[in-house]
Amino acid sequence: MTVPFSRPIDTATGAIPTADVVLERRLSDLAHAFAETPDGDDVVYRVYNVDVPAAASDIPFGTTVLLPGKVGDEYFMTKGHFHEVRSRAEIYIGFSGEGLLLMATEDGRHAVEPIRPGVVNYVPGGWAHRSVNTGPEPLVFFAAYVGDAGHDYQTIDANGFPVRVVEREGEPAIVENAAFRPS
Ligand code: PAN
Ligand code: ZN
Repeated sequence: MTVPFSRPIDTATGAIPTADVVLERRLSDLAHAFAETPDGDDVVYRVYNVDVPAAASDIPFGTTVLLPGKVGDEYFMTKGHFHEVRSRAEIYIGFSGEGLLLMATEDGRHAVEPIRPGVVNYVPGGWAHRSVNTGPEPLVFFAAYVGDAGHDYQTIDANGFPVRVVEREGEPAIVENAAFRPS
C-alpha cells in the first residue's frame, strides 16, 4: 500500500531533486520524428518522474523540461505517445515557458492546446499527446496520469502525428504532416 508523501518541485526549472527517474532525450532519440534529419545530438528534453505503483488506483506524476530549439523550421518536441491502455487520461499543468500540446486519435483527428503557466490541459483517453516548445525559454510542465496507462511509442514512431509545428515568419504555425499514416 502506498503511504502518503510529498515531493518538492522547482516550478521555475522543473527539477524534482528527489525524482525516482530522470530521463534525458536527445536528437538521436527523436531522429525520425522531425521532417528533417537533425544535426548533432543535443539534449531535447528531460523528464523527472516520481514512481508510484503502475495501478489504476495510483497516479504517477512528474515534470518535463523541453528545451528551446528547432530542427530546420520545426520546433523541439517530445516523442509523443498513446497510452497503452487507450482509455487512460492525463493532465498537464504549465509551469514556465510557452508551447503547444498536440493531440491526435488513431484515425487522424487532431487537437492543439496551449501549454503555459497556470493552464491545465486535459488529455482524454484515446488521444496521443506530444508537447512542442514554441518559445525562447525551456517549456516546463507537470504531468499526472492513471497508473496503469503504460506508454505506446511504437504507433507514433510508425504513423507520426497528423500535424507539425513549424516557424513561419517568426511565429508558430500548424501545418499538415505529409508523412502521417493513420492506423
Ligand atoms: C509525460 C511524457 C513526457 C515526455 O510525462 O512522458 O512529457 O514525453 P514522451 O513520453 O512522449 O517522450 C506523459 O505524457 N506521460 O504519460
Ligand atoms: Zn502520457
